Amino acid sequence: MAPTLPAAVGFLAGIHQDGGRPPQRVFATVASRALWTQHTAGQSLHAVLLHSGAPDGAHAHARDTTLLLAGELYNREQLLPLLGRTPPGSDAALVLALFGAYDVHAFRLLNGRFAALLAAPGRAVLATDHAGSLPLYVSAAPGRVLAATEAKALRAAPPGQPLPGRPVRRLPGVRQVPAGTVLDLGVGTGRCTSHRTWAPPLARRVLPEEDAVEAVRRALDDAVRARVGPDVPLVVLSGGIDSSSVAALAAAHCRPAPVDTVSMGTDEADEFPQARVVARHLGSAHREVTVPTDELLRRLPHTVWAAECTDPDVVEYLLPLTALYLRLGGPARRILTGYGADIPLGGMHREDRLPALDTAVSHDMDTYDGLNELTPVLSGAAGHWSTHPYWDRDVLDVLVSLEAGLKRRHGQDKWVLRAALRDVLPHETVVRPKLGVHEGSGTTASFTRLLTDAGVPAGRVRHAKRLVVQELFDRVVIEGRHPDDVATGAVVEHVAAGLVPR
Ligand code: IOT
Ligand code: MG
Repeated sequence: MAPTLPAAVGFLAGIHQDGGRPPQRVFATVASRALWTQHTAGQSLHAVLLHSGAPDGAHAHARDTTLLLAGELYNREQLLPLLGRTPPGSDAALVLALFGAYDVHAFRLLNGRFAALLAAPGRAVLATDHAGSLPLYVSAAPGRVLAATEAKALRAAPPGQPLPGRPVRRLPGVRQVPAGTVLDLGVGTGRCTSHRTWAPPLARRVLPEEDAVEAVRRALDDAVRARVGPDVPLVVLSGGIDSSSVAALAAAHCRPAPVDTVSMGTDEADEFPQARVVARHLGSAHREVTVPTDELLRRLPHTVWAAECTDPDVVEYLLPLTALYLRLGGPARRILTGYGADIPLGGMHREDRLPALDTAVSHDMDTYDGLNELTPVLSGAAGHWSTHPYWDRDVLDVLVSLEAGLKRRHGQDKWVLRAALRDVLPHETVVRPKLGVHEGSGTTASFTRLLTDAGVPAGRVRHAKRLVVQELFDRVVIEGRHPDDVATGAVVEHVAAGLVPR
């Protein structure tokens, strides 16, 4: 029986030509750790794998080549026939076998949620999935390559050479490997070639309503099926169309067992009644978790620590989910979310004009990289594994490319998704307008109030939120402090005191 979680959920690895030392180990992800060292052809590989009991499934070896894989693949069945012999058991073995046949182009074949490192004599290959949904960071200099799925694990890396990729705030030698990218590094020379393996579609497809609706339903159903895992998964359910659709499709795949759903709210706001309607309709085993607002705000440092994100809007989306994950308790779960549907569908966009909608979609598809909003570390900090069907590679290809008039139609946002799921959800859920998690939980309002109570003028709240998030990042990622030891209130006071009056 396949385990509920992927074989590994993260790693830190160092490749050295001078022996090197095992790198320091600091992660937000809670998991068992397997350490191992390997010497081949004048090169050593030190690795720490974050795993959930079966780390052997996360590395594969063939002759002088070793592959580490954190995360999982969702298109194994498509890939296996390419190899035409005894099917490799683990995802890592499958990727290594494909690499043997296609070299770096193997990564163009994969639909998954993963970060990979391949070590061959004189060569280090680093790869992210199409969405960069499992962040991967690198620091390199001639003779050594360090890579990790959390930037904080590289904070003490010696200065590195310039590399392609996104710079990381106050970590000058570290780069984040871009989404859908393979970096092919010469370990001795430090030379680096970058290959893009996926890009969001730029063209828009004109389809009859029924064809679009059917394509969305099929792609999403496949994505959910590939993600439910061997046990009943847990769906984080707001009662909005995105998460309710995932819950409905997951429920169908789990039957006759009921799917598990959970909703979070605060003492100030919740969407419990709307989520209950869906839970009752699906017969899910449903739970409600109320997080007091002061606890929610205390989780700001944990959110920044896990997501390593400095965008204040994104941190507001992630904060309620982080607080929920930390409250779940119990054994490690596989969690499905509706996160990310609004990006390809323009769901956050609340007006009827189609050019503005497609401008928003195009902008968001150009700028998601590096925000880390899909990172599994958010739930990983509580020992769980999360995955997002809307950011499945094939779902995204369909959703992004639909012409804007299918996304906003008959006065409804995300029309095509609503139409695709209307037979499995209550009518009131199908027509319920969008409410963001940051709104439904009162997160934006309570973070704002925290700042205005500290003396921040209303007109400077946005700026102050950015400064708070940056300062939290510096404390927990750059300085390496544990978020339990960083008080949100103290950081807010500090930012408020430092704001120059205008
Ligand atoms: P929203 O879509 O409300 O929530 C994201 C997911 O979090 C939901 O699908 C659901 O699985 C879970 N969730 C939300 N509220 C609750 C709740 N009360 N209890 C349990 N689970 C819940 C922001 C947003 O509106 O979240 N995310 C957008 C947009 C991202 C913008 N990023 C960008 N432009 N790069 C999204 O697309 O999901
Ligand atoms: Mg959503």
